[in-house]
Amino acid sequence: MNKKVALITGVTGQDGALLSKFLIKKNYVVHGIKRRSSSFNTQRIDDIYKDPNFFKNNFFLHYGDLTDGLNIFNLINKIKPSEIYNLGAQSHVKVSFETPEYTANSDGLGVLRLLEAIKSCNLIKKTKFYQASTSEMFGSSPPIQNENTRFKPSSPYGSAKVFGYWITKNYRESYNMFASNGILFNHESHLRGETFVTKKITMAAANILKKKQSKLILGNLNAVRDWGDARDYVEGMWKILQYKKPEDFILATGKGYTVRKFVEIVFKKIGIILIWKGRKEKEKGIDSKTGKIIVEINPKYYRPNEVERLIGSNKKVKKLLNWYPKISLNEMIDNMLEHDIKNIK
Ligand code: NAP
Ligand code: F7E
Repeated sequence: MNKKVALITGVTGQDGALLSKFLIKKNYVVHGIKRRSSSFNTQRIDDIYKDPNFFKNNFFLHYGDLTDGLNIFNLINKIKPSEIYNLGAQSHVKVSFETPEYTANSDGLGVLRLLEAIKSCNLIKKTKFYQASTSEMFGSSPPIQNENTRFKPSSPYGSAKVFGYWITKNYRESYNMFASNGILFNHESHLRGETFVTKKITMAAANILKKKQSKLILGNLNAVRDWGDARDYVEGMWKILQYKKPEDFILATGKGYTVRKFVEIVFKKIGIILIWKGRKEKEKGIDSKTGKIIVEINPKYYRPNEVERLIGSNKKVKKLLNWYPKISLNEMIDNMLEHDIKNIK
């Protein structure tokens, strides 16, 4: 039987690594696009080659970049994948304010380059396309956000992703392409990048527990996010492409927590009960037992424009794809903390 062939952009990222493993278990051949970098950037996927249960000549890496149209065309023409998962992106919201043009190029135009390559290579009937859209597209639209909520992006990242969303829909409607958007709310795991807030908090807690760090410095504690576990979300991506027709789906847990609450939960797990004193930049999170300052604020972590509250409705995806989050916030944090504690050198 012919195996399905998937092409993943952003294979070296959190979702790319988890999706690769998920698809290999489902008997796919997986091709991933990685960027050239001056030092190794494949740590998240190196174990695929080492584990014989995963790697049976079914995982291939290619150099590439979403800003390079010719490279994208040549890879798609050569691989002729049955499914493309476009996960590659400059994915950090704060960084997008500092690199807006690059973010628009990779996260916005990059999507167009992939769709146009599918069309030019005559693969419209063969290749299904998944676009990694995001809750950041909703920006200042208040929760609960669903598939019909108006996009009001508040960053160059969110704006570039809105272009990616619409161009995916345009190609679906204009050329009858199987092209779907997954509008994913925040999802985390032990593989999360170290500058995202959840990973920054679990790593700091692990370091403080092992006396390698004394304080955690954060930005806005009042933002509300709907955090799910990335292992659930990569299964959702796959389910979106297995649906009988191309459509757009939100993946979310439906529950929102402030950054402050997330900090409290994590520190409680290492035996520190935090009490908060002061206001705004002067606010401190203090260990209720020892009186030591554990959390401080530095405005350098504020964004020029903040997305205050994101909480998603998963009604549509539950009903049509029977997808729902199986891993709780508690289990997700336990998994991240356990990993970070184990990895302290
Ligand atoms: P991530 O860990 O930051 O991974 C991003 C991946 O994209 C990395 O492999 C990165 O390569 C690659 N990349 C960056 N710029 C590229 C370019 N110009 N050309 C090709 N590849 C490029 O992100 P993630 O959390 O796995 O997220 C996956 C996708 O879902 C992203 O598109 C993100 O915007 C979107 N998303 C994420 C979330 C979330 O909560 N995680 C929610 C909604 C949507 P390097 O390893 O070389 O940097
Ligand atoms: O910030 C606040 C910050 O950077 C979450 C990306 O995967 O999810 C992610 O974007 C919140 C924000 O994620 C710090 O202001 C406070 O309100 O972890 P984050 P994000 O911006 O929500 C969406 C869905 C994506 O699509 C993106 O690709 O936490 N916050 N203090 C902080 N954030 C960071 N990074 N660092 C702090 O010190």
